[in-house]
Order: sequence, then structure tokens, then C-alpha cells
Amino acid sequence: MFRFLTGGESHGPSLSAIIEGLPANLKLDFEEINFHLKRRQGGFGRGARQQIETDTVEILSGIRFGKTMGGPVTLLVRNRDWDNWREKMSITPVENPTPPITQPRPGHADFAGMLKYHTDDLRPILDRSSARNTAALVAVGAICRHLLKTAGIEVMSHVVMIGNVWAKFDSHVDYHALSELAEKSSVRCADPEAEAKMIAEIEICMNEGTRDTLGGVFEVVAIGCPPGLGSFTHWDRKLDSRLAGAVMSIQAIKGVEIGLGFGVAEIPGSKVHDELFFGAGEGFTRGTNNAGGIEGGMTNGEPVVVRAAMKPLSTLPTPLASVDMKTKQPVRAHFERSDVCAVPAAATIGEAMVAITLAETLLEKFGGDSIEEFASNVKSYMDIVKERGFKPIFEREQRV
Ligand code: EPS
Repeated sequence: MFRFLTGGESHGPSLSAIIEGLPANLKLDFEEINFHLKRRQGGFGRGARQQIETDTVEILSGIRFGKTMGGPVTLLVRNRDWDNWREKMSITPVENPTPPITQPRPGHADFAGMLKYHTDDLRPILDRSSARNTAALVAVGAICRHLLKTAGIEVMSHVVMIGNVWAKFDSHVDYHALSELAEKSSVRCADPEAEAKMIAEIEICMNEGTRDTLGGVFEVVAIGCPPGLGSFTHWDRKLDSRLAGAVMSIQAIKGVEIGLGFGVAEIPGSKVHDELFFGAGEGFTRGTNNAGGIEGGMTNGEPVVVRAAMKPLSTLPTPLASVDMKTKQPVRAHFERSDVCAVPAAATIGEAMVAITLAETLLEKFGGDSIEEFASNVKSYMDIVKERGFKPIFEREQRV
């Protein structure tokens, strides 16, 4: 069984993760893991914290000579900022603890967390609920991508909206071209016109007089999935429900759609469902991909398309009304520092959560204690579905 846990606080010594259930002999590219950590740190609108950090992964167990051994993989991402927080986040008791922060930020975990964990100090709530933790998720996701690659699956993302500026692109998209453009954009947007307007919206929120935060929408796409990942047989085996849960778990995500998502409710069935065709060169193809690559809770071989809506960050530079949890007096919410917009970063975290969920379902379907056994199980299944007319997306003559 594939599973993992993360640990760590935003201003503690480090973030960590233990991954169990990776097959042995999976070769890891540490540069690639660090590359994904770097992508997560980027994007126009990020705050001062990212200038302090240079996230890199350290492996503490489970790897020998660059390959998994089959045991738990332990990884660590250090917080450089820890140097500035040794007193305030001291692991051992201190003589003069820093005064508690008592003004919960509307929209953050502070209020419910302070009641739940019985504290008048929001520091412990802030520090573990912080999106800093997503660095550990991205590292886990980067390792999962290695497994996905052996099964022919690629995961990419792009930003679709920031500050109500929507990117425009064709319904028959070339996701590789889209992803290349997004990779070069400071807001991960593949539409240059929209990109410029998104940047302008973020700049407004950076200005002294109009300081604010901005949310947006990003899209994650997984290409090359074999048909049949997930299952219709039980609620908790449905891939769409699992993907939605995984992406919704990212800090600040308030909505997840698969394919056309909420759009399916607005138009008749004849315009929603993706007609099926067959051609010798392509195998089975679809006229559209409104289902976002998932039918009946299973992949159907088309690109898996997941969209997520991110709310504006709740750490506001011009804080909203709040109540002091100790005195019950009206106050302004706590503010230390924050990002103006983290949607481009969230897109890369979305990729990680999709990669993790796909790795989980791949291992459930194909198993294997070694990568050799896993790959051979994938191949024998693919041979069967190919015999029945299915062509993997990268092998089709017409479409990618
Ligand atoms: C975050 C608050 C900010 C963000 C942080 C998430 O941290 P700080 O208070 O240290 O400036 O920068 O995100 C990261 C540190 C990161 O690496 O993504 C929050 O409250 O969620």
C-alpha cells in the first residue's frame, strides 16, 4: 500500500515526509525533485519569505545509489527562516516565551484551530496550517512523477484566471505547447494577453494604497493515463472523488472541477458527452473531452483535466475585523507578511496532488514490489487493452 505522512511547521527547523510503498529500484533524479521545489517557490506575487528560502530535498532513508530499496523513503526540506525563529518556535521550553498572538485572521485556520486545540495563541495553528507545508507535498509529488513516467504519464499545469482575468485557449488544446508557454510565464499563464492583465491586477494589489490579495483558477492535466484507473464500484475508489479530495486539501482551494465541471449542469446532454470514434491509426478517440478524461470514476485514456479555484490569501495586509480571543475586544486580524497572489505556485502543488493520487491508483491496479514487476504488470494490461483497439494517446497518429 502506498501512503505517506508529512511533518513540520512553517517556521520550525524543517518539513519532512515519510513515503511507504514505493517499489524497489525506482531511479530518482534529485535535480528534478529540486526543480519542482523551485517551481513551487516562483510566480509573480510571491512574498518576502521566498527570498529567504531555497528549497532543496535531503533524503534520509530508503534510497541507495540513487534508487529506492523498497523501504520507507524519508525526505527533508529545511526552513532557512528557522534561524530567525529559534526563540519564537523553540522546541524546548524558554524562559521568556514570546507573547501569544490572539487576533484570528478571517478565512485562515486560526479561529476554529484555537478553539479546537485549546490555545489563545494562534502561532501553533498558523505554523502547521501554513501553505509552507506544501513544499513537502511537492517533494512527494516529484517522486511520484518518477513512477508515473515509467507508466507513460506526464502531469502539467497552467493558470486559467487571476483577478477575474481569464486566459483564452482552443478547445482542442495541445497541452505540451500550453505547458511550455506556462512554464515561461511569471504567472504560469499560456495566453500572453491575459498574462499581462493578470500581472497588472497583481501589481494593483501590491500598491501601498490598494494593498490586497488575489485568488484565481488553475488547471492540472495528466496525459497518458491508461484506461481504467479508479473504479465505479465504490464511492472511495472513484478517481474523480479522490482527485477532488486531494486537490481540495491544498490550502486556500475552495472548489475543484473535473473537465467541464459545473458547466455540465448548464447544457443538454447531447452537448456534454464526448462522442466516441474509432480509426485504424488512432484507435478510440473522442470529439471532445468534457468529461476531463474520467467516466464512471475511471480514466478513459483521454487527458485528465482538473481545475481548482483558489481563494485570495487570508493573511491580509489591510486586515479585516476580528476579535481578540482572550479579551473578546474588537481588533484587526493578525498580519506578519504574506504573498499577494500564490495561484501560480498553487498550480504546481495541484500537479503534485494529482501525481500523488495517480501514483496511488497505479500502484493499487498494478502493484509490484520492484519497478520491474510494476512495469511488467503495466505492460501486460496495456497489451490486453491494445489488442481490444485502445491506443495510448502518445501513440495515436492524429491527436495528442
Ligand atoms: C503562509 C504565509 C507566508 C507564506 C507561506 C504561507 O509565510 P510567512 O508567514 O513565513 O511569510 O510565504 O508560504 C511559504 C512559506 C511557502 O513556502 O509557500 C501561510 O500562512 O499559509
